[in-house]
Amino acid sequence: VLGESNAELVSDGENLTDRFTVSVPKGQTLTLDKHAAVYTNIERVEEDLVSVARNGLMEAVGDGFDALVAEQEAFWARHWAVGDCEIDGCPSDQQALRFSLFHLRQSAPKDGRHSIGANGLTGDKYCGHVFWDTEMYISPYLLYTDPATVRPLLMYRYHLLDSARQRAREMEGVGALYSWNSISGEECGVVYEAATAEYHLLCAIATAIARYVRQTGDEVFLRHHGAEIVLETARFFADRGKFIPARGGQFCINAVCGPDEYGCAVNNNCYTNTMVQWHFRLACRIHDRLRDEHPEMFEALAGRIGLRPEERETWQRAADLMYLPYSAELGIQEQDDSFLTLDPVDMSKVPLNTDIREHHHPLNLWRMQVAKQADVVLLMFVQGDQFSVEQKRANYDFYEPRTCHGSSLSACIHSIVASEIGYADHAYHFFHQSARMDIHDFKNNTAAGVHSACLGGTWLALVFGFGGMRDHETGLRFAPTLPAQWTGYRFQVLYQGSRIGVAVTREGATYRLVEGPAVRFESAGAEVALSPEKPEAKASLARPEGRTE
Ligand code: IFM
Repeated sequence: VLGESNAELVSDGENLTDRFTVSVPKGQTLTLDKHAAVYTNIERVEEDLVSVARNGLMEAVGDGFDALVAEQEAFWARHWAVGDCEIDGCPSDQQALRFSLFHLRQSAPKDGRHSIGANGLTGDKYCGHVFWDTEMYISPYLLYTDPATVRPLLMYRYHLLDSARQRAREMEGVGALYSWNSISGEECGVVYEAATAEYHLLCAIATAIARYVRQTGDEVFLRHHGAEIVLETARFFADRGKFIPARGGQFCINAVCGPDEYGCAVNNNCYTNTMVQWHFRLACRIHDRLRDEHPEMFEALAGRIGLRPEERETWQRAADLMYLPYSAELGIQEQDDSFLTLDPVDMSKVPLNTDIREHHHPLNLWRMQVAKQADVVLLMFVQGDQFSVEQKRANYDFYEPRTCHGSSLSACIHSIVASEIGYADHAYHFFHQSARMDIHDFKNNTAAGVHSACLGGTWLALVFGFGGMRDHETGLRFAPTLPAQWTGYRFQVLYQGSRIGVAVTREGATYRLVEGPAVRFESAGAEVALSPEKPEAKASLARPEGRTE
């Protein structure tokens, strides 16, 4: 109906607007079908972009609106068949959860040249930049529902490996240092020194690689791409940290920024050091396997990156001698070398759920004993097999009251750890906050984009929190609990090729093998075995020992 003659393209310098003038006879309906094609010079040669986009557009116009809708419907039907989660007894939690899962899936690119920005596809608060959010908070949902969607995210990091090497050199380091917030590799952090110092991003990437390979068995990815990322980033850490005589020769990493971004350049952030210890051990394992099982590939890689045999020995020694700050007096992990010496703060005067960097000069903030987001508490989750429930509880009891949850990444992790240590009221409170973050515009900034990490964290809080799932190297476990506010919930996870349906009610948990080979795991301490012949099993709910309020 609308030819070019009656369309006008108007620009105000920032926005392009198509203005159509058309007369519609009274009582008739005008339908406007808008087709758009998006290509970037990341995956196409710049000179070809206009013609490629025009061709893509004409193809879409040729297919027609109905065919495009049908394609979308089929895509989403496939996705919901594996990725849906259901909550009984609270429609608004169900709505918020599905809202999260929709955004997570629609943000996942498929070409290995892009990743998921901190605001997904919805806004420009973080200018499209990619953070650790992708590997730590978002990719688990994709991995445990539709693992093929994770490989492109890892390939994105592989394609940036040269920029990461260059960034390490710019920082007078060796190996590879990925930029904390970036699209195409260069560091774009506004608080540039803190952003650069969030070295733990490298461990998040290694975690995502290890998890992906364990889940999918995609050893080809590991050999051709993953190994190089893990070894190059281990080299960065081996050079950045030092065996410090004043600490009895232990391996220390000074001037870092941990997950708690209020501590901008602290020494020995416990989360970072523990993750780097794990990272070194992973690098040694990958190094040895490649050397022993694929010697030609190993030689080629070592030759290409100039890896010397003594580097592997340094990783091993640094892991064994890693300095992990601990307060015997308080029986807790020390967040870093200085956190416990900072000025205690009256938290009733600190606005919760707000980034208080906006209220305090950095020199005042750095003196305050207040954390922005889960830091030691995150460690209790990510490296949870290294800590007892008592240690987790002691750390939670100390750090949660000193955390202002200024980041949207905080609530979900507190919900997960609270579930594990039996703090059911906290677990639901933080789940609720995480789930409603955007749908209720809890932080008053959703107009600038959804909080993608928080959306992923909401799924984590359901599955790893209430469901109590853990997938450490020792095997799969569940410890299901049911919040008082619900009557039941259901989700599916794909575990090494077996798709397991989990349904929890007040009466207990039911596990079902939806597809794939027989699988064994633990549920609240009892062994569960599912097979195609005996696909269903029942188990009791976990009764974590916590406080009653
Ligand atoms: O990556 C996060 C960070 O942990 C807290 N501030 C916001 C970033 C982007 O979501």
